[in-house]
Amino acid sequence: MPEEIYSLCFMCTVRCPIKVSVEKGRVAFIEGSPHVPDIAGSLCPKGAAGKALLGDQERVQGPMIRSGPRGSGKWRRVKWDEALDYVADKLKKNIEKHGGRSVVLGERANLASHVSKTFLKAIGSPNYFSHDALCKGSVNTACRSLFGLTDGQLNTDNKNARQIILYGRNIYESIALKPMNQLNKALENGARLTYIDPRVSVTASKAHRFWMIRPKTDLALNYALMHVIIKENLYDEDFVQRWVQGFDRLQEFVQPYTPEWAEAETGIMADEIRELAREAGKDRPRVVFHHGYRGAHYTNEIHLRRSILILNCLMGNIEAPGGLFFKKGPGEAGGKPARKLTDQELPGVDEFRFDKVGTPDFPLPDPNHGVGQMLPAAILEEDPYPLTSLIAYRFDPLMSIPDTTLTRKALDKLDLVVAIDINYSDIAAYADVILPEPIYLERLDCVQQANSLKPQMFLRQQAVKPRFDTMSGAMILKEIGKRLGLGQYFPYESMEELVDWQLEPTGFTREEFKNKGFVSYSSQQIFWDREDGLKFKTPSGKIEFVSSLLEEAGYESFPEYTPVETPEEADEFRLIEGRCALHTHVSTQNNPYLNELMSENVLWINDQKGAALGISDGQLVEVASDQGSGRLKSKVTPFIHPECVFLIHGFGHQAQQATRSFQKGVSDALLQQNVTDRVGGSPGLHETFVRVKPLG
Ligand SMILES: Nc1nc2c(c(=O)[nH]1)N[C@H]1C(S)=C(S)[C@@H](COP(=O)(O)OP(=O)(O)OC[C@H]3O[C@@H](n4cnc5c(=O)[nH]c(N)nc54)[C@H](O)[C@@H]3O)O[C@H]1N2
Ligand SMILES: Nc1nc2c(c(=O)[nH]1)N[C@H]1C(S)=C(S)[C@@H](COP(=O)(O)OP(=O)(O)OC[C@H]3O[C@@H](n4cnc5c(=O)[nH]c(N)nc54)[C@H](O)[C@@H]3O)O[C@H]1N2
Ligand code: SF4
Ligand SMILES: [Mo]
Repeated sequence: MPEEIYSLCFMCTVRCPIKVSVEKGRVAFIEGSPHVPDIAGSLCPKGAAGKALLGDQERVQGPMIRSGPRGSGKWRRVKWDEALDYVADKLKKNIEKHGGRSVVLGERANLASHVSKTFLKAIGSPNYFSHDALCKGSVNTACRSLFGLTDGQLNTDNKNARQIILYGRNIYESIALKPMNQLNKALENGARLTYIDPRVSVTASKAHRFWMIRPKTDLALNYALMHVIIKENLYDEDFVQRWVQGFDRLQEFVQPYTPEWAEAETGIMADEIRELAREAGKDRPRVVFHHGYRGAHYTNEIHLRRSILILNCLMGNIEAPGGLFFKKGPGEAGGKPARKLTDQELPGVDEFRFDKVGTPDFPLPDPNHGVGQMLPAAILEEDPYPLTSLIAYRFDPLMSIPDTTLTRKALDKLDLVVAIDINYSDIAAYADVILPEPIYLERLDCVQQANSLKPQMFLRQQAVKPRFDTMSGAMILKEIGKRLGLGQYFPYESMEELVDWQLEPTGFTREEFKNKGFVSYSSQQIFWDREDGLKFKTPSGKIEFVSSLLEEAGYESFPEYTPVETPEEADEFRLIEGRCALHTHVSTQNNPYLNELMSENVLWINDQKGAALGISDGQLVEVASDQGSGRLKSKVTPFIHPECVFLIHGFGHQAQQATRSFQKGVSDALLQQNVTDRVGGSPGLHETFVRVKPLG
């Protein structure tokens, strides 16, 4: 009989609950957890490829110190003590000379983020950043501007919805299993799906209504939807009266934005806009206008995300089944959350952040996450002060921050670059030291507090022993901390001890996770009382259409619509990008299974545009921007708007040790300019114009 280990997938950071069958110390099979409703055995292709990652000889097999110039691929395999001493010595010198603030740690937020934050506080640095701004910083700010709560606290009840409207939320390719399966159930029960994208994605093919919108014009569409919903009295008047501040100003503001006006801007027929508004008005409150997962598209993203959330509020769907809900923590179920290292008494850090978040210069992005894409400029300009050291933990700044050439130039200026990784990612290959972690199947991780309608806690339990000479991130940071004389902030000697310490106040033990991988705080769904019990954290305690957060910082709640710029030349296009079901961002392209299924990306280009430029399907093309250029095959298709071209993100790796992905396809980050929504915090990843020409 195989042993069954319940754990959490980590082929991407969605962290779906899994069951791992282990025979004679080897992983035989991975499937979605049968014990979690709406997962019930399902797994995405990347999750299934976890076995190939486990067996991959091209993973980093032990600690490495660079022995040639940066990026030369010359390494010395060392013992852990030597690698940790090396990093600690360098940090010590840099901290003595330039202060703790000269050290930055950037990561994809993960279960050990509380350890990373503790490490930085202990050394006196304010410079923690997560991937958040690069993924959805403006969604976060939009949520705080309306509800006083973050997007991390908000979710959608897809399963019970009657109408679901997705703005480029390509849920059938950019996968999170649970909400995707919940959407399937809603569709089986007769819900209607509207999908809006300049490109026909897999999700478009499953929608009842698909709008090939002109890129960047979703805000115009939403102003027109609001116009119709308010003019035709399709909104929930009682809810708005009770809970909304600033409705009158919105009503006045959207008056000029008619569906006919929006048709000219977006390319979507005025009558169809009216039709959606009426259908939603009929089905409310069981309507979800999805606020988006990645919201890092345009430099005015904050207002698009606010407009989507406002449409939901007009539907009166907040805390209603089939609408939007806020996640409930253990406290609301009478329980206690797991302890975090950051709950300890830690040194206060009284310094500006490198990205100036929280200062009048950049007041609104969430300081808990920072704005990662400001790093290259901060290093190069030494503004606000010199930076010396970067620890990149499960995050690749060379491929995940736009404008790779600029980022590399900035890294060149640092004294120390450390990568905590599992692969020869581009950042690992460019680092001075690589500190490898065991992969998710080989390690126990910190507790996952899963807040939801029913709060739960999950545990990533070790399925098999580590194959290589690796160490968990939480142990790595502890070991470096200890060498800097800060051991007291890391009160554990093993991951087991850390998890037990975290669980202590909750009353649950590690043993209780063995059978299913999770424990529940409540058997009932917890909704707030919509009459009197909605707990918004805005100054007014209401949903602020007119936002005190924005207006006190000097920004408008409803800025006038600015028409979108069109490409000027026949060979010029807006570059847009996204994900595919077979790969995770920048980290799976070298996976033996997934690489076999898809080893490079192609450039989608509209068929009429392709014909005019002499580009045939499958032909090699050059794509160039002011930032960089690359060569790849074309996909000539009627299924994309003529103003844009499209790439799958994450290809074009430059790390030669990862032989399967080395220089296959083109990296979007190489082409993109590093520009930011200065209100919300996201980068405008779709603001770059490129030129395309046929080759050969
Ligand atoms: N140009 C451009 N930039 C983008 C995006 C884009 O579309 N285009 N998308 C943005 C979005 S939405 C996001 S969420 C971010 C994601 O940005 P990243 O977090 O940088 O991307 P990932 O591919 O998730 O993972 C990065 C690294 O994690 C490593 N890794 C994987 N598993 C483990 C592990 O168990 N331990 C450790 N230590 N390392 C591990 C991988 O090898 C890889 O080097 O990028 C953002 N940046
Ligand atoms: N397989 C897989 N699944 C993933 C991930 C992964 O890497 N791989 N990553 C996870 C993460 S971290 C994230 S953030 C999510 C991202 O999930 P999504 O937010 O669904 O994002 P993307 O895949 O980036 O898709 C962006 C879509 O927006 C479209 N688009 C571009 N410009 C516009 C526009 O102006 N208007 C509209 N309406 N659409 C536009 C693009 O054509 C593309 O189809 O996916 C998650 N799930
Ligand atoms: S979406 Fe796929 S890769 Fe991501 S955690 Fe879930 S199963 Fe794993
Ligand atoms: Mo993301």
